[in-house]
Amino acid sequence: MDAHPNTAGSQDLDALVVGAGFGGIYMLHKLRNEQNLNVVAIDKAGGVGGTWYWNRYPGALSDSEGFVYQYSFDQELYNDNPWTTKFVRQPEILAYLNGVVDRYDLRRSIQLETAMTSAEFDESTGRWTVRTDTGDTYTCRFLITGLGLLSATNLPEFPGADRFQGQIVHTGAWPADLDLTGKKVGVIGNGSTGNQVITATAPVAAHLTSFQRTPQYSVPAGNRTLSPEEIRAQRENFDVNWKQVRESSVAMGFVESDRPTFSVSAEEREAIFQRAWDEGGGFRFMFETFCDIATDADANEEAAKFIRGKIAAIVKDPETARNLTPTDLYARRPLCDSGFYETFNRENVTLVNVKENPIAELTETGVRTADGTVHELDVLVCATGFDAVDGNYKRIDIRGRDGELLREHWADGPTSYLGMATAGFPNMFMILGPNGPFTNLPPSIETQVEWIADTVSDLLPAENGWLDVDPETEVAWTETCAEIADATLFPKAASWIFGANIPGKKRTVMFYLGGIAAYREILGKESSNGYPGFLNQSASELA
Ligand code: FAD
Ligand code: NA7
Repeated sequence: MDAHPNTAGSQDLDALVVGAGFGGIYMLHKLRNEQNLNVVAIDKAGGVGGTWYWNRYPGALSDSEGFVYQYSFDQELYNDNPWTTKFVRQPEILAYLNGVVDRYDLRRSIQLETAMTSAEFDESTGRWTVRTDTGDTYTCRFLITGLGLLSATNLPEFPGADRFQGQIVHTGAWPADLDLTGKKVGVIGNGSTGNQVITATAPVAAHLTSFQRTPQYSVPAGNRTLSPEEIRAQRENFDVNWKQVRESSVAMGFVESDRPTFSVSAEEREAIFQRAWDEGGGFRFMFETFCDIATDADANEEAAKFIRGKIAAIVKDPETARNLTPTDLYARRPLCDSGFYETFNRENVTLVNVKENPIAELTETGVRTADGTVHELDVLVCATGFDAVDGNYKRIDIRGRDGELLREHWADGPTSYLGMATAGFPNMFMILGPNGPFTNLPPSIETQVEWIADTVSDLLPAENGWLDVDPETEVAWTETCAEIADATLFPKAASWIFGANIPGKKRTVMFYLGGIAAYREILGKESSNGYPGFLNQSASELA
């Protein structure tokens, strides 16, 4: 289904786009179709779609509501979207992104099964040279990376893995033909992904064993079919809805609460949480109920207590309920589910607390835990997450000015200015790079792609001109991100949002938590003021 352009050998381009997910697809469209530039996109995957190409595991579902988990740059595209449910399943998102690629005739400019392995900037020519694992070389003035922030898989090494006779799979590299029906399945991990895969697999597996290290708070997704009236309203309210999204914080399509948790009585608080529980959605529960759940420890505890009460009411076996009940802060990316806690009432589901009883090794037939039990498995699913944000960048030799390696530039943690550019790497623009906005992502992706496209357009008249971040600006942006994050509870939770999920990875700020509205304002000022945060541009030649 995916055509390959002819690219053997080397090509000289205006821009190379790396990655063909939400970000890369729109970037290619902007630069090739709207700005008429000579552009190619490459992706190491066998198809377009990024996240939604790789994550084909059972139960994969967006946790942003569908009406805002799509592009908004073309209202006709929006009106043609066939999604009919509140949250959207992976096959539908993948089909949508393939449809977008065909609609704008992008496929002929996308080279699949092609991984960027190195990139080097030549100061004398102002051009990048990019090499791939297929032996192709691209030279380009603009290198635009949309490598994905949840894309580099984290696969822990377990002793004995090579002995195991069953199949080991990571959810983020799911084999398209894997069917778990009737199998003995083990799942390591119970984050957003583990939660989905456990809930969807238990009803079809012969037996499911959940190897859980840290219990998580989860609320119902409340996924459902939308009525024709609701779908019509989404289309009719296009302008109002997207304006609201861009003027909000987390860009999830609802108005974030400005009501403090303790401004209402205990009864009213319970009723508000209950309404959110009944309506469904993790982000709604955290941000639409009260304004201080993510910032005030006492408020946070009220939300956490409510969810703990639900776990106690749902899970029948007291020991299983104890294991499933979190006691830490409710300050990771908020989860929602389609019956996660209920799944543990099933006869064919076992929970193993691997914090108390760690995985010792894999044997030929399964997983042996420290207590000596061998949990017999046909398939071991690693829902163990991602080396988030900078993971894919560190796997490539990207050299900027003076031959500096990006992974060395980021030795103390990934940094950037505006989440899109980093000092010493001129004309390299990252979509969803480190310290970009923490939101429902398509609106932030659109914001960044449009800013990058405008910046490219501003730079074009200055022959071989380039923009490079002022190192001081980068330090200041990092400090801004850290200050905003420190005013929240998120850094106190051990999650991928701060790089705390990978052994040995430095815990550091990786997102701008100031919200999409403030972010868009900053971007607007940066370009309209002639890029004051950057060096090396010829200001008079920029628009
Ligand atoms: P990706 O879709 O990750 O695409 C990056 C692409 O770059 C990949 O195809 C990869 O193959 C390619 N690539 C990487 N390195 C190289 C290389 N060296 N050479 C060539 N190609 C390379 N976000 C939300 O806002 N809401 C949600 O509900 C939501 N649900 C999610 C559920 C799951 C299971 C996961 C994993 C993520 C979810 N996300 C969600 C985040 C999601 O990643 C983004 O919403 C969005 O899809 C990111 O698009 P992207 O184009 O930036 O990156
Ligand atoms: P997460 O949220 O990082 O979750 C990974 C899970 O895997 C989590 O439960 C981890 O436990 C567990 N894990 C990781 N390594 C191990 C080892 N070695 N042993 C046992 N358990 C382990 O990744 P997801 O894919 O679920 O979600 C990432 C984002 O993608 C999500 O926020 C959505 O935006 C989509 P831990 O909690 O670290 O104890």
